[in-house]
Amino acid sequence: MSFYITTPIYYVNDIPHIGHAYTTIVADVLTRYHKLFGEESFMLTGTDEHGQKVQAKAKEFDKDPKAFVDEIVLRFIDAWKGLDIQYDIFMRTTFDYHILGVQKALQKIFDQGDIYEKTYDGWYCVSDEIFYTEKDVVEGKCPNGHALQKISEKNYFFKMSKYQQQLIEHIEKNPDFIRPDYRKNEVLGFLKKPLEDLCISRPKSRLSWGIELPFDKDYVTYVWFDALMNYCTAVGYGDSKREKEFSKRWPNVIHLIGKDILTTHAIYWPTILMGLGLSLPKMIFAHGWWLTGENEKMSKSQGKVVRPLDLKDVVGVDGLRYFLTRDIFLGNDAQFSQDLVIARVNSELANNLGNLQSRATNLIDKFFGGKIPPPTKISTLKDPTEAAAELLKSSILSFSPNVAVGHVVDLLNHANKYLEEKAPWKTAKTDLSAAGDVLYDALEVLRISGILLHPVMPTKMTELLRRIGWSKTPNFEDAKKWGMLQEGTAVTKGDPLFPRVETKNT
Ligand code: ME8
Ligand code: MG
Repeated sequence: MSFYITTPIYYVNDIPHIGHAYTTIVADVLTRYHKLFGEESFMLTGTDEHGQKVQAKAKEFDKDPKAFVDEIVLRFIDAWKGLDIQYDIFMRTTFDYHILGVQKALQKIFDQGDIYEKTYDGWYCVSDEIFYTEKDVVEGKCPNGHALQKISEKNYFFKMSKYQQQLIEHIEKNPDFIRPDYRKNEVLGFLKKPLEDLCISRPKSRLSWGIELPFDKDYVTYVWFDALMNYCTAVGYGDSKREKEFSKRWPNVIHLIGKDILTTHAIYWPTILMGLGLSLPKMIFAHGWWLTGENEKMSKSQGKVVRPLDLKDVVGVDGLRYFLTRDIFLGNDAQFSQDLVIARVNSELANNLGNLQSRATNLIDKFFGGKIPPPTKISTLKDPTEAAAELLKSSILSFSPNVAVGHVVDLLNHANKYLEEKAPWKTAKTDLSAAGDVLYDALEVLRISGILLHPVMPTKMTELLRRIGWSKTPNFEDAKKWGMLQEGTAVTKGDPLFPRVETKNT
């Protein structure tokens, strides 16, 4: 099996914010987990660079669109580097090979008679880059509360309606196609009404920043047709030299998106793929939103962005990655605030995990000269620790990273209590070998936890494992097996792995 996950490609009308960081971190964490389990894994992210929104922003800065996007893209690349994201491809819709692939797709659909011309009379929301009809308009705004532009122009339409029944059947037959379940029901509900055909062009006289239609030089492609195609062109669609790569990757694709772009992914995209004669994605997983204090979605257009790189300075890259993985159930909305981030990092990383490491390594330093003591009997922690590894794996496979991490947190809590009860700092004075057993157990829990949390906190867990004398590349097989640390191996105390973050509220 191979694992191929995508994030949305983000608009480059502004710099990356915590919402973008969230999807990208979750995709990275899932990819790293699948690698840990020994699967061949592949992650795609990138930027959506054409369209009216980006063109308008470039104009605001008095820049040529290409020069403008070239600058903003660097901000995304830098942000992902700073957050330890290991993507395989960073896709840009201005890449030549993407443009060729999109044109090839358009020509194919055109040639088979699925594209026709008519006058479009309706509304356009630049913020969503979506066409809306009269019935969608709420008090002069789009359903998401953005300003609308009235449009009356000749355009090209894709016969989306033709594929409606086929899409309904696919969704019903494949319960994992749209997840979570309630999103699937939302889409099926939407599909109860007849689908309208999809406008897939804009006249160049209105919008020039886009991919030219291969069959009419006076038009560019609608930005969503362009953007969605990136998932295919990135892995070789349209390039005869990359056919093998495409047929290997494409059937496994999983789209991780925010719930804001469910319609484009669960309706527009599958019908386009049907038109192209390509298989549908294995899964579309729509996650929820991080909300600010007033229960509002954080977004660039509202100007309320919390920059991921700012919080990174407070809790560290891995602290932020941990919070975003742990504090939200994938699919639901959750509150985001600096205080919540700090509270989570303090309670589970500084106190729980960090505390176990510093106690264990300090005591080994003090009573065993910094060398791992020999275990003399099978620990009662063996079974719950090995079980945690399996529980974590099944939670990851069911797209519940917060639950997965929770299993490790439970294990660490248990181990801290065990240490408290056994009090090796006392027993060491009367029964050194019993104290050694307890400390060996603590290190084993740390070794397995360090491997299991490595995909979430790669830098910190590498350091944790190093300190307890485990230098092997993290691998799931080693996390399933208790007792692999060798007696006599040196351990390092080090500074606190996760220093407690002090705030005015703590
Ligand atoms: O929609 N909470 O790009 P975009 C969680 N270019 N996730 C959030 C979020 C929040 N508050 N805000 C944004 C586009 N996101 C198109 C996509 S794909 C072919 C084209 C994340 O820059 C979430 O993943 O508006 C959401 O779907 C995405 O950013 C939207 O990014
Ligand atoms: Mg958006």
